[in-house]
Amino acid sequence: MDDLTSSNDWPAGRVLVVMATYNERDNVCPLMEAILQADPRVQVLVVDDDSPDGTGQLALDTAARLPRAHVLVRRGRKGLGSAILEGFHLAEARGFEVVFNMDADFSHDPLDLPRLMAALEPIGGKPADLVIGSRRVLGGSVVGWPWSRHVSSRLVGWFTKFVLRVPVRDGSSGYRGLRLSILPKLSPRPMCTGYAFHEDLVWRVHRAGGRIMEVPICFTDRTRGRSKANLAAVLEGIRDLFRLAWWNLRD
Ligand SMILES: Nc1nc2c(ncn2[C@@H]2O[C@H](COP(=O)(O)OP(=O)(O)O)[C@@H](O)[C@H]2O)c(=O)[nH]1
Ligand SMILES: [Mg+2]
Repeated sequence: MDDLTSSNDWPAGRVLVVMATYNERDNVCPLMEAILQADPRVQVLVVDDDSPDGTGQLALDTAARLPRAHVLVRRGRKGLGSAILEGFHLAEARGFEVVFNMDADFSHDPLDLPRLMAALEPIGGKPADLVIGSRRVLGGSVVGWPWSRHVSSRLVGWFTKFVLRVPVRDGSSGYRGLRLSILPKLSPRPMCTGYAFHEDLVWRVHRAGGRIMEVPICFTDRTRGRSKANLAAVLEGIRDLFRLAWWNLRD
């Protein structure tokens, strides 16, 4: 079966928010609306991996009544990173200049979008290529995580900083904005298709000489639906991080 898409008729735009979804039935529609309300400049693209709970169809129904909302339902679960990257490439093909990425579970507040966007386009200053909504800079925070998530997130943060040698404090945050002009400059090695996509992207942007900025955000753990970061996803992420470390030594 082919992928399913919403109407091919997109308004012209500069900024696209890409959201990967897998079983986000209770979050996806209110979040699409909240994003469009948060900033009149943005459009939103949901990339769903044929969620068994019907998220894709709900998103398609919402997109049918909101001209700035778009949906791609892919066949089969191809992974978080793969969904985000496909969204970035679609944005490129449609002439967008900037993409944002956020989780589809309200842990990233759509109201932070204008502040993150300002960092990508500072008036009078140098624009960033990548802006990270950061939980680990002054003013950033995490609400609602069990201690185990704090520990694993810190470990990945240290790995990114000291092993991958990317000078950022929150390389695994999934809330970020990217200037698309940097994409062709990134390493051509295949990107991580799962959760390590986030560390992979900051590593590549840094290696390509891109400018990275961190802007504080408050991350609030989801209240609806369950985390998809199960043991298999975590193990895949660890394997991918070590592969990045190997490339980091060799490239
Ligand atoms: N398209 C797609 N989205 C995914 C996949 N796995 C997770 N997601 C989405 O990725 C985002 C982050 O996942 P989440 O479960 O919130 O992970 P956590 O925040 O680390 O607990 C959410 O919007 C998920 O719906 C996948 O295989 N494909
Ligand atoms: Mg989440």
